Amino acid sequence: MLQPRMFQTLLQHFSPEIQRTSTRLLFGVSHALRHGHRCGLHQSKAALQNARERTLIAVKPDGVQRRLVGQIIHRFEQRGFKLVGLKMVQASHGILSEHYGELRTKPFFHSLLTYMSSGPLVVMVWEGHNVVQASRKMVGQTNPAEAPAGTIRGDFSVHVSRNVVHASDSQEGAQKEIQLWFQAKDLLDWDCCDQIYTIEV
Ligand code: DAT
Ligand code: MG
Repeated sequence: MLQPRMFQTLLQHFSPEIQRTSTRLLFGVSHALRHGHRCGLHQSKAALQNARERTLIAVKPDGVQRRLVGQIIHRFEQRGFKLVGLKMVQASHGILSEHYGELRTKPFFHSLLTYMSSGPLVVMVWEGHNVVQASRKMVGQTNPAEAPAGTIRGDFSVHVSRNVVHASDSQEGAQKEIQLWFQAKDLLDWDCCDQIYTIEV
């Protein structure tokens, strides 16, 4: 086991930035150990439940074709959410009809399905405090013309039929969509070790 003193001695050989980062890391780990929790396990039950809210985000075929996957993932990571599931799929009309079932009677339904099945989607489950509402705000209005700059649709799209990304619109909707696109075994429960610094414990 590497002792703290040896670790500090070793660090002197690295750049100041690496020294600062490593010292912060060392402090964080020892703080977690001293306070007897594994990434915030002593949080109240309600806080923990809120922190485990999940939503379905999908980069649509236009977003994948335009190589926007990385930038979209970056925004959710940057905000402080945790990725718990991710896959690339070529979606069938069957799953898309179920996903967009509420829009079945809309005149654009058929073209929506054709477009959504025209190329790969990157489907993800993100977890975190208030993630459903927060991600709707990050994504912006359905029609990119109304989506403010700073939102994903406001920054990357111009037309309602090519609005780059999907986000569940309610907690109930998110649960249904997650079950539609993912098997429970493909969603990972993992401890994100900055959790005690992103929500109140
Ligand atoms: P959102 O994706 O913001 O939840 P929605 O659920 O009302 O919006 O619609 C699903 C998708 O259908 C939307 O992202 C793009 C497409 N769509 C909605 N309204 C449309 C319209 N008037 N013309 C063409 N496509 C439309
Ligand atoms: Mg919707």
